[in-house]
Amino acid sequence: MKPALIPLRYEKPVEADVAERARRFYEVMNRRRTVREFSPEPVPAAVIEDLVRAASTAPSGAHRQPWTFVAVSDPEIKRRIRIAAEREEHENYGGRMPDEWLRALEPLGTDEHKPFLEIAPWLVVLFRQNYGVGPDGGQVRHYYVAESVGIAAGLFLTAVHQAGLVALTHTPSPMGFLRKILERPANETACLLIPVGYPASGAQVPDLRRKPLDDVLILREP
Ligand code: IYR
Repeated sequence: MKPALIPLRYEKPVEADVAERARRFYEVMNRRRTVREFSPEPVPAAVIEDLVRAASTAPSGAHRQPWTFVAVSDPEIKRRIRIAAEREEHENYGGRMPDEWLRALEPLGTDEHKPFLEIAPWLVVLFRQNYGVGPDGGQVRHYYVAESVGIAAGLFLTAVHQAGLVALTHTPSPMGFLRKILERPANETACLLIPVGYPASGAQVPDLRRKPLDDVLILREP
């Protein structure tokens, strides 16, 4: 069966503008940093809604959009998440992570304490839907779930940055407790916990450098 097609909504920029736009956007994105020191200043729910609208424009396998974002500002729930996450991280830093892993984290300065889980005004938890549930309760197959959810996460982080807010891509490990605390169904697995808000005044970040282009791009031109 042929799908119903509609015209692409697309405005072609003049060619001279394309390079300029690409450069400008790179410069914007190159100022994005992962932040671990948040201000408690509130962010309206309507802002989070638009950030998730933007994230949910991500392409996905068979357009199944296999993600659920759960956004938490309730201090009671944030507290429960912090307690559960710190319990796991206590094990991680106290012997569960091998030395090689601990050494890899040294430049980030992370430890088992996660105060940002209560300080940031929003905790956005991204769940992957391993399969969907149809209107009749039957299972719906999802495709390329990890890739689709990864792209949606990237768009979410881009939207946060573009809005003038900051985020942390936090991966408490293991994070099974999030499905329980947030009462999500059996087809969903938490994959990222993203505190979102304003940076604390005077917030600092590690002095990390990004790989030079030569290390990440191979051009094969004629
Ligand atoms: N989950 C731990 C450890 C950790 C792991 C990676 I990979 C990081 O990039 C950062 C931290 C924690 O959150 O501290």
